[in-house]
Amino acid sequence: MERTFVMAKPDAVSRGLVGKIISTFEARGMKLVSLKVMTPTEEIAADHYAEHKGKGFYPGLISFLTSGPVVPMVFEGKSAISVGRQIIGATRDPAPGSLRGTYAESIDHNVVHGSDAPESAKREMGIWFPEL
Ligand code: IDP
Repeated sequence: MERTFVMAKPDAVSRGLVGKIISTFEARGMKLVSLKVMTPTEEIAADHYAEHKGKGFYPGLISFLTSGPVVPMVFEGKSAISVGRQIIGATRDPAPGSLRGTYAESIDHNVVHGSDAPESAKREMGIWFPEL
């Protein structure tokens, strides 16, 4: 069993897509381990997206993530990280039927985040769920 970090971004919360995200993961055999609702601080957003600091889209990325409530989650399952990325869809040209392929309005308003590797899953769970 593996754990992955998943987050419904502010557009998912405002558009009422949180339930759809959770039920899609559950339908693929993923078990919800942790969940909360919070509006990210600049600090937590900067920590989460540290690898993108300095890029042209970074200021917009941080202001988007801090614009309203998000729902950070941890899911557990077999190959949870790669299955999660498949469920969510790629950053660019997400597959039809994936969450981003179905719901993303653009590359920067793309509804959901999911860890892309074991190290990032561990790092992101530490940022959003320091109490775990
Ligand atoms: P990921 O969310 O699919 O893991 P990352 O490369 O980690 O993709 O980028 C983080 C987020 O930054 C993406 O989900 C997307 O919203 C945004 N992003 C990435 N590249 C661009 C870009 O070239 N223009 C605008 N936004 C971008």
